Amino acid sequence: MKISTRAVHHGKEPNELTGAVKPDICLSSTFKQHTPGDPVGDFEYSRSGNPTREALEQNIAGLERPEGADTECHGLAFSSGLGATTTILFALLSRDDHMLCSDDVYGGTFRLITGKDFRGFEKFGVACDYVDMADEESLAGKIRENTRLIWIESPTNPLLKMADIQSIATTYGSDGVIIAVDNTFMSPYFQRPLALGADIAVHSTTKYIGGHSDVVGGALVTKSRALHERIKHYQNALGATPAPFDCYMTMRGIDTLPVRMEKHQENAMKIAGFLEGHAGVAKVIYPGLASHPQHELAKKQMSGFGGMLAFYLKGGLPEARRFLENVRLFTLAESLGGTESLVEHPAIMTHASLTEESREALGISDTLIRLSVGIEDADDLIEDLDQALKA
Ligand code: P1T
Repeated sequence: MKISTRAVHHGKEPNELTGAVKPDICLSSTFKQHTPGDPVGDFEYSRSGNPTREALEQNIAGLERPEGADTECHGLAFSSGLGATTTILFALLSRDDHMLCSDDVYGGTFRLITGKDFRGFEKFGVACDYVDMADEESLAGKIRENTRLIWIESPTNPLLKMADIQSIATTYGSDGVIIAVDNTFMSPYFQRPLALGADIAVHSTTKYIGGHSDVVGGALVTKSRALHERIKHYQNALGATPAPFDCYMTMRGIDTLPVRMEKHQENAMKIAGFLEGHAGVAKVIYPGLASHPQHELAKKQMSGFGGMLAFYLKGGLPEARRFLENVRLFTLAESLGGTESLVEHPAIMTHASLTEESREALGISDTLIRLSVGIEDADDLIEDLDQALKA
């Protein structure tokens, strides 16, 4: 089946007892056993496993499964995207291990690994080198004997840099070096990391997968059952698991993922074109523009360009503030991937946990603006941006 069909049906079959067409929300935290160690059904305790969560895990696994593949994929759901990331890092890394990470990752991922205010995994003895994965050559010199994980975010947040996932997986992936791809920006609708050779696809389901800015969650999908079991053990041990209602909300969102992604992209493309021609804008970054330095890679490894774009305003922080205070239809807020259009200032908001020097080196400057383009009418969105740029 194609992804639009899997979004609606995979793991969401009608309940055989009641006929309910939509997944049940099973709130029970615990499950009866006939005799110790012999549960009545498949579940014992909802942190370890829950029917509603299982439906979501199967649904997301169905989305990330490479088309035409004959092997099942395995999904795990979490209480947030960072819950998923934390669990992967705990499952795969030990003291004195080394990992590589895209240099321009979501600020919270950076904070979790080595952030300035919270040293996260660094304080457990895990070393990390941040690499510009758009320049694959720079990876070669950074791989060490003790490298266990390559964490790719592609496209990156907020600068939309891409890594050639297939090439990196082929060159550097092995049983000892796991390739994980944060696929939040594209969603499985536009990019399938497992089909490109990655071992793990990771999501903040808070974004496009949930799609309505009303539920926080995370998920990951693996091809290998052994890797799945390893991380599942930590999912239970660490306990960053989602509530059944949140799982239901996320599944509800997934039904419309394909139609939403098409509209996000259509609108983003129009807005990127508008901004590129605007006198108040210094530079637009969108993978769908021919001016994006990795436009060819985007066309090769993604089936669309998504709804995220970034641009540099002319001027400085005062001009950026004026613009952000004057948008009316776009809402100034963190997060992304919802039906409504959002705008934010990465340097002050989502990427404040990076040092000023790191932000400067990456290009997360005071005039960088990030848009999460919603599914409203593109002309209305453009009119809003135009009046805020004029202000
Ligand atoms: O917020 P949470 O569900 O824990 O997801 C973290 C996360 C992981 N990966 C990427 C690429 C992300 O963008 C995020 C969260 N990002 C935002 C909140 C933001 O505004 O960029």
